[in-house]
Amino acid sequence: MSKVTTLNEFIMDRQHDFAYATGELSRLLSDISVASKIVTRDVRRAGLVDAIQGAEGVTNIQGEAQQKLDLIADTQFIRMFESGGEVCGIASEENDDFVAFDSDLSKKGKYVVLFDPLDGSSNIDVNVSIGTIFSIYRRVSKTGEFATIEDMLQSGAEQVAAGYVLYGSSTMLVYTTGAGVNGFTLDPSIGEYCLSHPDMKMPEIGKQYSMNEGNINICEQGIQDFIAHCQEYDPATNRPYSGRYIGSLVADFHRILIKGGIYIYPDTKNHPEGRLRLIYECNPLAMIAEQAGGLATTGRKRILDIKPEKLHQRVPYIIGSKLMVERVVGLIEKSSVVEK
Ligand code: AFP
Repeated sequence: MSKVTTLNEFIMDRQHDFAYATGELSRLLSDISVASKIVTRDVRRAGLVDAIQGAEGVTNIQGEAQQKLDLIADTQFIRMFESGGEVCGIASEENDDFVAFDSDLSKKGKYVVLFDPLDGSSNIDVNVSIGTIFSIYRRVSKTGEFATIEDMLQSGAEQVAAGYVLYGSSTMLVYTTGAGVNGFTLDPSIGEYCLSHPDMKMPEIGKQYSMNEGNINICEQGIQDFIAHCQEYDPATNRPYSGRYIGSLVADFHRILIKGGIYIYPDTKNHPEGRLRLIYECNPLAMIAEQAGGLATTGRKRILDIKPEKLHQRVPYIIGSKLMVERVVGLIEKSSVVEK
């Protein structure tokens, strides 16, 4: 039997991959894994415990009903970041403004973390997979002082690490520090994440597309043309592409990372800027996609090149297999020329 590599062993082995490695990023990744185990426990109990299931009765800054588990997960991660000492501040989907930690220890922290504690949470009550998405940056403000908004609004290309945790039929943690993508599955019997998907590569092309097709008539022509292309009969495979849409970004992305395919959430009449949030949904998955050989774009611009202007900024989002993303971008360009 081959030896199992735990996440902590792997993180320690790979520490030399990071520029300026001092062990702090390793500890931070390890803290994230611990918080995610606590959240896993809460997610697994959600159907049982009325007290932690269902809508909290408040709305977050984006006007979405916050589920109780969102808040529990948000609190778990923030506590972990605040006590760890590596992080000087955070921004999350559940907080209107960013949080600058005020202890002397935290003020010395080199990193900020931007995260969505429970993405896809509107799926909790129907038992569909949900996830945590995180993005780590080195601070640009002075060490020893409070974190600033400039720390939070860095372009995705500056990320030093990014990852997600998928609370699915098993819990998986997938992350990158810019030297490839690795996936770990939580073995509940020992409470450890074990390396299950080393050096993940996204296939260059897939046979699945993922989009809320309810929006097809209120999005731009290039996207409509691409979806029409996916629905054409393909003599090579004897069928059209398959439509797969969970409505839980982490779960949809995870499938595409493994099997290939494309996820599209364009700007629409009701979401003129797009629906997904740049800094804690789109950027981290874009870094993972690129590290695995895929692409992520608005249709006109590489996601990682966008300089965020505000915390909860939304963008149109196209992510997935290289050849498929290139094809949509081509169709968008073509239809834009025709419109002019
Ligand atoms: P929630 O976290 O509010 O459920 O939003 C989920 C999400 O950001 C992303 O995970 C989904 O892919 C997308 O929204 C679903 O949006 P639609 O319901 O408009 O398809």
